[in-house]
Amino acid sequence: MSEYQLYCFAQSGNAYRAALMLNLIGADWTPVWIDFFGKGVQRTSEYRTDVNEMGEVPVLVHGKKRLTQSGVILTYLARRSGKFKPENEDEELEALRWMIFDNQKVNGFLGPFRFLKNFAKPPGDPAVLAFLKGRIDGNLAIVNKRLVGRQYLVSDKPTIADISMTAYLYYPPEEFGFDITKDYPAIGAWLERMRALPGWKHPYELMPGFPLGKN
Ligand SMILES: N[C@@H](CCC(=O)N[C@@H](CS)C(=O)NCC(=O)O)C(=O)O
Repeated sequence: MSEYQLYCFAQSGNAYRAALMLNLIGADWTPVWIDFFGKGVQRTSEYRTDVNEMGEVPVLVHGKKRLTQSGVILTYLARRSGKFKPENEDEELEALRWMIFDNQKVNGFLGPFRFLKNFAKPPGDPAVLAFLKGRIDGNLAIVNKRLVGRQYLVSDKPTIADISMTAYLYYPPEEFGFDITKDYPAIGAWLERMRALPGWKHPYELMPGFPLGKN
């Protein structure tokens, strides 16, 4: 059995953060596929009792430890491996600041937007999509501005804040109806720097369940 197990599925940018970190640090890990769209396993009372009371993916299992919330998982893995770890208290707080902003306002809006556009039955109400798109544009512009003239979000090296921010940003533009790398060039250039890190893989390669219906 591998050292780490990660509950995840290919379409989850939230889970991608943890999967990417595991790969980038060269961890011995196995994905555990969650049938999110079919059976909705994460909504069952068994899942909430045995796996994650919050009813979410990702979940990282490491021996007797079971961790949820990608920010917590990234922090744990950075502390254990010493990789992508902010270097001092100021960097730690700065990384946390960007991870919270990301979870709430960047990928926190991109995830539901993409879900409503591609996977929801019936598809999302256009007014809801328009509201989310407005918030997404405003918040991606903030991230883009942060990255102008900088290599990474927190320092001159990539940290867990950068890994967190990648969540939904590598999924195909067709799934959003706009191209983030073209609309936000500093984000596009930063995504290319992240893509060049040894161990980088696309979410559809790294986690099981793509294309839908193949598991
Ligand atoms: N802030 C959480 C977000 C996790 C999250 O929302 N995951 C989605 C899958 S992408 C989920 O499990 N949603 C539960 C549901 O919609 O039933 C994290 O970063 O881990």
